[in-house]
Amino acid sequence: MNLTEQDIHHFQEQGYLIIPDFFSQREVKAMQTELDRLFRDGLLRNVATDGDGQTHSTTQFNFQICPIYHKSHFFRAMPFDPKIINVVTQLIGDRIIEHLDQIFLKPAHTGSPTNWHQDNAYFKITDPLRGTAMWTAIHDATVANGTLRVIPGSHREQYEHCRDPHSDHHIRCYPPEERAVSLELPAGGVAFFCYGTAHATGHNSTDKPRAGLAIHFLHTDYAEPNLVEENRTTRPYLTGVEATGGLKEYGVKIEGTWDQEVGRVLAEAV
Ligand SMILES: O=C(O)CCC(=O)C(=O)O
Repeated sequence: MNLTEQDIHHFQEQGYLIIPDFFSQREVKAMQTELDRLFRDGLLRNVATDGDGQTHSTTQFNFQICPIYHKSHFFRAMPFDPKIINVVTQLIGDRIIEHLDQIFLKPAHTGSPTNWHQDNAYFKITDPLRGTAMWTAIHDATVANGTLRVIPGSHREQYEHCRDPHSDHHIRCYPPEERAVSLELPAGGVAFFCYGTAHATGHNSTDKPRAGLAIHFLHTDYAEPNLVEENRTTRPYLTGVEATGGLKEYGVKIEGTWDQEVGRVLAEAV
């Protein structure tokens, strides 16, 4: 997929870019199936708290799994998908690593927000345009079910962050919300937003669950050793001279297995 000059300009100027029809229906079905398995296996945990940043809520639920790669061969294969690498390298440059992977699942009626933050408040890279999240709508993402919101142009601003009292580990900021735009996406649609873009998701007040998968990609020139977050042992090189298709990091070749993983997950579900 070749991005247009306008697409790249939009990412650089506004800090984000949406591609509504990025994944096929087959891929979406496999993502939903694998997420159901991870949830059934108890691998997502509720990070929502009662306003003290500690006491887990029994009425509000923001289920998170992070990282995913060591719990799912399917999601481990996804960042090696050539169509993802192709777009990411057009956005942030041609030598990239996978930096982070996580899913947030908001159950029907009780799904709670992930509050405003800039990823660069965690990662602190010197040029916030050289890292990007790819946020994938695993289900249709609408204003009613709390889809992703971003503040266009906020990657040029730095907001003060403090501990989010409604999460057991997140930080949050209070950006100018009047500038926010809601990114509604069909399942399989994606939003790329750079490390500086302030973003948030909202309550799910509908009668169906909604999940978003966020994979973060970073240009290797900006990958300091201390950017490996706790409980993550590896950040696979996806392109560049160090890239081995996952062999060095995982002991097996992952590159080229995405389509096969989609087929496997769908076949095991029937
Ligand atoms: O999906 C969500 O609720 C939030 C995603 C997010 O904030 C992130 O990936 O940084």
